[in-house]
Amino acid sequence: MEERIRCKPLRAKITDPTTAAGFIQNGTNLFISGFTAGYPKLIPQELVRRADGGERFKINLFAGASTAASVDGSLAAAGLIQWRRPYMSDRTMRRMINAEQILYKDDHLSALSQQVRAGNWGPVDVTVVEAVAISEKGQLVPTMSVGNTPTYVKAADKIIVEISTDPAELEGIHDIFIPEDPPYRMPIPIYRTADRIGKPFIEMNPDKVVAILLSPETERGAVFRDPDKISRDIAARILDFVEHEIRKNRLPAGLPWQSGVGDVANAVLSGFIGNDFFLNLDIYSEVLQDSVLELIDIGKVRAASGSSLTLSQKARSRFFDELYRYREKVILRPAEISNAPEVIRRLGVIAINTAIEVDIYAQVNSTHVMGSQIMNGIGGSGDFMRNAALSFVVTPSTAKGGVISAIVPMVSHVDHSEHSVGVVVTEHGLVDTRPLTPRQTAEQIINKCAHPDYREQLREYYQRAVRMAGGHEPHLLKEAFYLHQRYLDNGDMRVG
Ligand code: 0RQ
Repeated sequence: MEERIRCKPLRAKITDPTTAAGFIQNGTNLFISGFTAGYPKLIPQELVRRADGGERFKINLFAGASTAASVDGSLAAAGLIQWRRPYMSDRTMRRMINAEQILYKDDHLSALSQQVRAGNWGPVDVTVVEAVAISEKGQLVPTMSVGNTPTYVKAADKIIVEISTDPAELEGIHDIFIPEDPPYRMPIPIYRTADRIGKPFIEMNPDKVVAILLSPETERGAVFRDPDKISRDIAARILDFVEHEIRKNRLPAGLPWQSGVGDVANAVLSGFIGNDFFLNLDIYSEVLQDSVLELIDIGKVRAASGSSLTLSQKARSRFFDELYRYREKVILRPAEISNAPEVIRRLGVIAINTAIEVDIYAQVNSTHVMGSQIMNGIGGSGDFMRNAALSFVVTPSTAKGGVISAIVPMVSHVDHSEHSVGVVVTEHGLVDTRPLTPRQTAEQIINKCAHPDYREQLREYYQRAVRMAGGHEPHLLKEAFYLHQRYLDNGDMRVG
């Protein structure tokens, strides 16, 4: 404990979860660490215990991004959440958001910390942070994510720290830098993925600490499926395309990669493993997953930068056992730096993000099923897609066992416009939209990316739209959603 809490006066703040959670009451704005990993464990459990005991209260919950079923799911199910921001991906919470039982709005993750510092999200009543250590001067060493924690700690009225049993050797992996806010913002001085520009800890005013908990809880670890054939096909097309562009001198070699969450993302990174063309990879992303460790193991990674390391149980053990080795390559940054549009554009990131549906003109819906039901949120996808040197949007060509086409005449909700999209990829094909007019894009997306079962219907729609509406991007407004409508007529649109 002495090594973990090196600031002696703070040792007097060690207490139990019931006392600590007493600072959280009805209406509290609760800001927590956590960005798929590194979320607090004891305080959420204690809040649920209070709700189970009959206490009626609601909190407004702000995290870095998604957390886990033990936080978002349990707090939602206990009826404790009034507001939740930003990105979440929990099934129970999603159902309650879609039923308007929880208020929710997602935001570009790069933009949040600045808004919190500006006071746009209301007072930061209580911040709960998971940390591996507190330094002599009261600075915090976070666990497996950074997210918005530096700003939540800076802006907090009261701070509760959960000291985790994760190895203290995580100290040194983080690079914490809070930029000045406009009009005093200077360039963020990252010129290469590996550049470190900040401190290895989060500055904290020890006077604001009201409680410290010693947490025995460990993280469960993420569950990843092995990439299926569709994901592997999409990944292979992307690697083949980028290699081709580099060989033709249309793209410089060595640009860093960002790969969104999920199967395709993992498949792309796994695709590098047996590939002889791509060596010395830089990864400038948001969430780093198991595949990054595998690439480090085979000596393919120059640097991997993200806001969190979300690992399966097996990969976590390996990572902790050989932290000294992985720490050389991995940098964990605040989300406003990992996702900074300025840095993504300067480095020339190659971005790969997943869509729910893409339309024939390459507009992208990545958040709302059938235009109405939220799935997760936009997360960092907009930060990367809009600012990448080359932006891939990927999706299997159909969803729900083939009964709905993911290539549609018009998306039912727009997250990313055609102007943020470079290349559209499904398991059937790839279209580089950059040199194409909207009409050429439509023809190619229908012919190459759509599932063969839907090509004829899409073609008919497009050709009728050309004849009847004409114009630069022909659409028939009454018919644009006929594929969606047919699915709704036959199915159940609820998600979760
Ligand atoms: O629903 O689980 O109920 O079956 O959507 O779809 O195929 O499991 O794919 O897990 O990769 O998620 C876009 C949601 C894809 C995700 C999205 C249904 C489908 C299933 C999930 P079920 P899959 P994934 C930041 C990266 C936005 C944020 C982001 C996401 C469920 O990738 O949230 O990019 N992205 N962050 O059945 C009806 C369709 C559908 C559909 C899928 N057309 N119609 N349902 N589904 N397509 C950057 C980083 O660096 C991390």
